[in-house]
Amino acid sequence: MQYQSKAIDDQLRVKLYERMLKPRMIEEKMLILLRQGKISKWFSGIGQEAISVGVTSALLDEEYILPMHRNLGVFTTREIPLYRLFSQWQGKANGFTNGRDRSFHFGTQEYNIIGMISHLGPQLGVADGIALADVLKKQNHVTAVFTGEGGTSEGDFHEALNVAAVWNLPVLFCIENNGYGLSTPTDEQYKCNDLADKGKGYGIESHIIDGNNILEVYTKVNELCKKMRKKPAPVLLEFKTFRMRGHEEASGTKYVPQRLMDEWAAKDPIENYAEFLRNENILSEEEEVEIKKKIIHEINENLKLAFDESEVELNKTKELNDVYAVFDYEHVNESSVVENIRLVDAISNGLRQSMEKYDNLVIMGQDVADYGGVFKITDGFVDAFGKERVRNTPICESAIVSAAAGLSINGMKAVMEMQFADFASTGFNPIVNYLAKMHYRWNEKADVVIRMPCGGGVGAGPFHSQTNEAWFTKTPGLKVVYPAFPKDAKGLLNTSINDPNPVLFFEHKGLYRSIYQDVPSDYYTIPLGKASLLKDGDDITIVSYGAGVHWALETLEKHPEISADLLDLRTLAPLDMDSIYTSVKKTGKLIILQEDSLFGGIASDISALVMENCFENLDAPVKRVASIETPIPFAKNLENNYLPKERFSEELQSLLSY
Ligand SMILES: Cc1ncc(C[n+]2csc(CCOP(=O)(O)OP(=O)(O)O)c2C)c(N)n1
Repeated sequence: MQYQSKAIDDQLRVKLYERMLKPRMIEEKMLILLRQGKISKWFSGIGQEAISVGVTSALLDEEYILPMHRNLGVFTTREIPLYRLFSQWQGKANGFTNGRDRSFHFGTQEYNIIGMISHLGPQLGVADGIALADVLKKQNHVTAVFTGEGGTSEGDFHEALNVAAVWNLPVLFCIENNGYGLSTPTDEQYKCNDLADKGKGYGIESHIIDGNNILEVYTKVNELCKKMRKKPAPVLLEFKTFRMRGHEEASGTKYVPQRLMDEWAAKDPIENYAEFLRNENILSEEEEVEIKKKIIHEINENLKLAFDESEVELNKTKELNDVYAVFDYEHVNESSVVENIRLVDAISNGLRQSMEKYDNLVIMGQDVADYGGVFKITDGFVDAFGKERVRNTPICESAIVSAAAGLSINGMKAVMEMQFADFASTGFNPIVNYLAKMHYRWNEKADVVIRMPCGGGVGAGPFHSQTNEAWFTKTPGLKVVYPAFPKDAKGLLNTSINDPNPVLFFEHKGLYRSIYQDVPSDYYTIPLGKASLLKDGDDITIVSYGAGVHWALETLEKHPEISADLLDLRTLAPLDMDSIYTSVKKTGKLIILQEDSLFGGIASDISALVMENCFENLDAPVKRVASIETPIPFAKNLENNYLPKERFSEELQSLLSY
């Protein structure tokens, strides 16, 4: 192995050695503990230390790094006290997740490290968001993000590189090509010669680096970072290295030819480097012994602390409370000056006023800039707020949801317009796994609103008409808002943007231009989780939301003889069950009208909760009315048959006469 670079002074050369040695020695200790059954899973980075250490050493402490499961060297180079890492791996409170997540699945703002989620790819887009925040704040920082070569096959890799290229984001994409993704060799993972070649396709500068040569890693990354800080642009690095142990310790390496093992064992990044330092008289044997002694002492002392720490305490209330970041709702009263406007205008109005209120709020979405979005909600926003804050995105929902998470991590607020709620499916993973779980896992807010134009009755067929709120109401950690009226929409959107938690904000396309209301012109807020009682009656409770509310209103208009409470839920998570219980206790009958197909929708849970909590108050079984169990069809008569609007009146009459 060739070690050059006279540019690095001896002190740093020794430091780099120490920095590689520490994760190696920790790992060796962990392997012993694993055999003794004292720790659970272990993903070894033995043989790959030069990459974590070299990259981290080239970055400034205030720059974010997003490591993977084999990057222990990132954590140790940032000098996280070892007992905290050991506690983390043992699921104890001195770790970073209060026992809620394992291994390296955590972030820490204190050390500017944002750990992975198991799905590997999403953090590449998160790095984009972090870097975007730096650019917008005019901070000349680099963000480094890691992936294995296996992870490059995920769509997230493509999306994140493309976004970083189009937006000139200073992200250092680090691929650790270690030969195998679990048991899959590189020739079954990708077809190009080198993964660095992919950079060209995205218009990104890329390089191949010997990942086992610490001086090459450090020097090259250091040089690139200096350049990226001056002139923001992404860089793709492919570090050639090898995974010397199994994917995780239990899975072994039987499928790896011995020849490869031997070849790479000879390239060990630490042994070779130590030999070089000795030959150059930079490191004496005594110094080496001293360094090792010091590390052993540090490991043992910290291990004792972690082993002595008691098991994480279960506090049932805290478990539930920590799913969401604390939000101190601030009520802003409605002014008396009103305008009679449509739902679409009210949303646009609220969004505009929130953009004025928060200069760190960024809107992202397809065609939202000069075009104003396909529904024209952001029409004129570029003129008012500039293209930096009103950003057209490539067609890549997953990367943009992830980037929104990154913006939030780095101190910004994000509103993403999903062009149609249907397309949330291609951004589903980061919504339900990244945004939703972040606060519970490591106490970090996800200050993101995703606007979801949704709903049927518009003859748009199976991919432009769904109302897919049930995909999200099922997921703890998300808030789901679904207004039916312009005034609610504006106030609830403002609150959603104030709320530091991830909110899916459903906007019914069929209501956008058909529903008018007097809407206060000034900024105001409406609390989440409070249903609105639209009609007050005695014989039955009708619960609905979105377009269903208007169908119920029409039905009641046609039947003035029906005395019903009509509750518009407005928010589905949190759900205002108290208002439902109060009403059901008064009327004794409940019908729930939902636009989505029946099975697994929010109506089912409301029904179950009412049965469980108000059984004795009920004079009839709870009735759910919803769309039929098919995808939503295109032709008008088929769509009418699908939607529950016409069936609702019959079901209502039938329940009344029960
Ligand atoms: C989306 C997803 N699919 C599959 C897996 C299971 N899995 C975990 S790690 C891994 C291999 C990853 O290979 P690579 O990215 O090369 O990283 P390495 O483990 O080699 O460092 C697989 C298949 C996963 N975690 N996430």
